[in-house]
Amino acid sequence: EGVGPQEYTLIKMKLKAPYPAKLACVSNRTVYLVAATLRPETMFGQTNCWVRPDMKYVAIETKNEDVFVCTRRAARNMSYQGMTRSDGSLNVLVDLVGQDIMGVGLEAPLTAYKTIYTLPMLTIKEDKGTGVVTSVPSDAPDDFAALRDLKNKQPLREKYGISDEMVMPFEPVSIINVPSYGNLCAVTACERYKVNSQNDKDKLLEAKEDTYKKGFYEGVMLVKGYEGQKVQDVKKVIQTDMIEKGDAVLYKE
Ligand code: A2H
Repeated sequence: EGVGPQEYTLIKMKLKAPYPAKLACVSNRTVYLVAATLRPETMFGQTNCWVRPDMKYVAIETKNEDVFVCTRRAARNMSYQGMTRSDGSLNVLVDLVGQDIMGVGLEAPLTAYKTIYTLPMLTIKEDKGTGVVTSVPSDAPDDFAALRDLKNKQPLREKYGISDEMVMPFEPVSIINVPSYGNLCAVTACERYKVNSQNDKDKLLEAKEDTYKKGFYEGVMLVKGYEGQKVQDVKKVIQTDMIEKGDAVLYKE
């Protein structure tokens, strides 16, 4: 990776009641799954949240007594960055694995979908971000490929206890236009690079690099309130807006 630390926007995705069994002990608290993203301006297109079924997560107490779910590694970074209790200590409330929080309902900022669900993504890395990834299939090839896998493969849904209602109604949303790619950049990229599934590592890498650059340098917003504005010009504005509303926080690693 590059020099210096990477800055991410952590999107706070609020857990809806009823909480899953493993989180019953914090049922009186506000719980957020926190997802690290480089593209805060795409949050209008969130359709679900990704967690890795076999990966370890923790629920920790934040400064203001809310609960964040992320990897232990991310929790430690957060504590160094002053996001946990004032003495910098880490208060782990529960240890979890991804499957414990699979198929739970979330309320996420900016998306038009009232409730979105946690779904399995098998390629999430342990050593990046929070281990929780928000899904924007319109603009992220990884997200489109993984969501399409779940839609096409009933056994995959069944294996992780995902019902059809958590997957089928959720379609990529047109939020950014990229000339030569259209209004669903990631969908076009997956076609052009012939990505067949989330396991097409090399093709996905190419699709991702291409759309990431094009989205940033050539992307124009389609979303109401930002129509016609360049992604470059609104990225920071949208990020700051979410932070001020308490829907996001900055995080470095
Ligand atoms: B991005 P970088 Cl719309 N494992 O957010 C795998 N992927 C992870 C991750 C992990 N542990 N943590 C974060 N990510 C994803 C939005 C998005 C992203 C769009 C387009 C491109 C894109 C919606 N998903 O990323 O290695 C997150 O997905 C393309 C690079 O630090 C995060 O931003 O560059 C991005 O990868 C961070 O990856």
